[in-house]
Amino acid sequence: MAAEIGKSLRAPLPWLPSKYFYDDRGSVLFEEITHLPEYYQTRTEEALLEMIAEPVLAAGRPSELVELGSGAGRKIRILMDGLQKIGRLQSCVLLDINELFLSQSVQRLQAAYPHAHVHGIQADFIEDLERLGPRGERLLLFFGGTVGNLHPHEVPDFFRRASRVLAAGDTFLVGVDLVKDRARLEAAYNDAAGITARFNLNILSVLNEQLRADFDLSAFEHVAFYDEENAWIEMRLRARRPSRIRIPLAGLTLHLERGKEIRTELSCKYTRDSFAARLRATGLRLERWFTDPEELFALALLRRTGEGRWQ
Ligand code: SAH
Ligand code: AVI
Repeated sequence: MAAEIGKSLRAPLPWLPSKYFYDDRGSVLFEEITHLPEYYQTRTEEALLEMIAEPVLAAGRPSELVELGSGAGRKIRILMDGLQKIGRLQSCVLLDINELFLSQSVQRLQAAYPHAHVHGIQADFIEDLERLGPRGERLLLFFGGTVGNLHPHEVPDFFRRASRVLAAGDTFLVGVDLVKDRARLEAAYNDAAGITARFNLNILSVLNEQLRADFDLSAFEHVAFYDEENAWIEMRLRARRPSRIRIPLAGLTLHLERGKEIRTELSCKYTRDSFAARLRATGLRLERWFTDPEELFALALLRRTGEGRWQ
């Protein structure tokens, strides 16, 4: 972490990897975000998932569900219920970077589905996917639009790695937030209650705690805007006044002028075409594209192509 942060904060536009949002406090704040009136993503994806669970399960005929970035682990229940109904639910794996949310979600799911084998892997879904090991009859899940938090250039490589934990014919369901009007998008990241601002600022507390940094949170303000050219929401933290921040464990002292910004998150918005373009030469193909009636959010059903392990 120290080396990673040392490098990212030395860049011309200093930035922080968004996985560091999710300490226990940040994970609770994200849960609060999912209930905000402006944050349409979670309720839209859940309603869509209820509608398409049956065809998705029929397409892959899985006996194992694996969710990446599982958080509170609620959405997966819709598919567990569907699998249980047809007598095919054998195992369920949650993979997340936050240990507390992971262990609580595993416990809750194990209690609710006592006949399934439920287990958690605390890992990074970019670095550590191979820890899932091989298995057929697997349905991989990546909800929430979290794929949008990867830079578009990182996405093909992520899909290539994901395809390697699937057998030929296995399926992968990915939640994708869609390009839409600026006002709607910007409202979702600038909520009236200020929860997203707290979520954004919390990343500085994570650095204070884990790298013994001395960020004064009151010296920064939350910024979120839609960059139409790149089709992404960008979250930043802007210095309200000139600041000197010491980050001893990263061997760094940061001097920020008033108005200087640190990028903390990209949240990319896709169309069907721009998403499909990210799948080229990954070993995955887009089989179905489901959207809600307002076309706010999509669930993309991907299938692992070819025979044997994809190279
Ligand atoms: N899937 C849930 C949660 C989305 S929030 C939903 O749809 O509501 C993003 C989740 O991904 C959080 O639980 C966070 O802890 C996890 N996460 C973020 N970056 C990660 C990474 N690099 N590796 C593993 N988990 C990560
Ligand atoms: C987890 N991820 C998809 C959220 C998003 O919308 O990009 C994280 C988030 N950031 C601000 N609000 C929510």
